[in-house]
Amino acid sequence: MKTFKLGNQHIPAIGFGTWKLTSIVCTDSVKMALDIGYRHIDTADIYGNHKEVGIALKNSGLKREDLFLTSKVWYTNLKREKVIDCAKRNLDELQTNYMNLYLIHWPNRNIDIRETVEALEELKRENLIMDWGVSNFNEHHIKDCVDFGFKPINNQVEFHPSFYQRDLKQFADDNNILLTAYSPLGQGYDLNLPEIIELSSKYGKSAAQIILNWISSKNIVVIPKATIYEPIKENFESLNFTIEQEDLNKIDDIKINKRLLEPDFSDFNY
Ligand code: 1BO
Repeated sequence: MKTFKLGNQHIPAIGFGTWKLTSIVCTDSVKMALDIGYRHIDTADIYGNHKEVGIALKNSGLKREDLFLTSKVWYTNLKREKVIDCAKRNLDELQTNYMNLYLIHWPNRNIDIRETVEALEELKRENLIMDWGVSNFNEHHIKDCVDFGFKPINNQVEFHPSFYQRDLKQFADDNNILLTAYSPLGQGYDLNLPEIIELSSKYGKSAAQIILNWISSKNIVVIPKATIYEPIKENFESLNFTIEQEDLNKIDDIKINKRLLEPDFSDFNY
């Protein structure tokens, strides 16, 4: 399985995303993914599905050390006590005693990030999390961290052909930060881009496989989500072939730059 180095760990290059998955659909989809071979599951406190993910992990019969588990603390819970309480509750819900990666889900300028990071470091010292990172951080948010003397090892952001965050990727590379792409298929929209359809037919691969392969070729983790066996399996097999550089460039050159997720509280462009 393709992995990327992440601090002292190795993170599987493809994970199973669970945003918007709830109830039995969540448990069944995660269990299907684990049966197919996924070993990296991505969730978050705000998704409200930790218990369902935990049941699937337990029912899979897999050893904890064979799994990579990421979760996230929501932006309103970034004060020290809340981070600690949230992480401990998340562990109970997931029926596990550690998370491989715990992310600050969204920056919050009203809470001093140093306080949040101290709490995360405390969780790390207690072996409740193996490492921490961030999500939805732009360059300016990360520069603030660096000014305070610390740097996240992972930044999970929206990234897909019609939202190719080229500058953020360059900044991440320059600072040795691994990116993870959420909504890698552009919530389905990018599957219909003409460049993707053309390459899908050229390589005999699905549109989703072309996109996931393109993202992975940039050394970015992908966390697609699906609820049906075939697409879950197809996504998992998306990294098993090579797209020629000139074809990868065609996707790079797509001229759309459209962010899909921009809630009221985000300050991407302050
Ligand atoms: C609101 C959640 C976005 C993706 O993690």
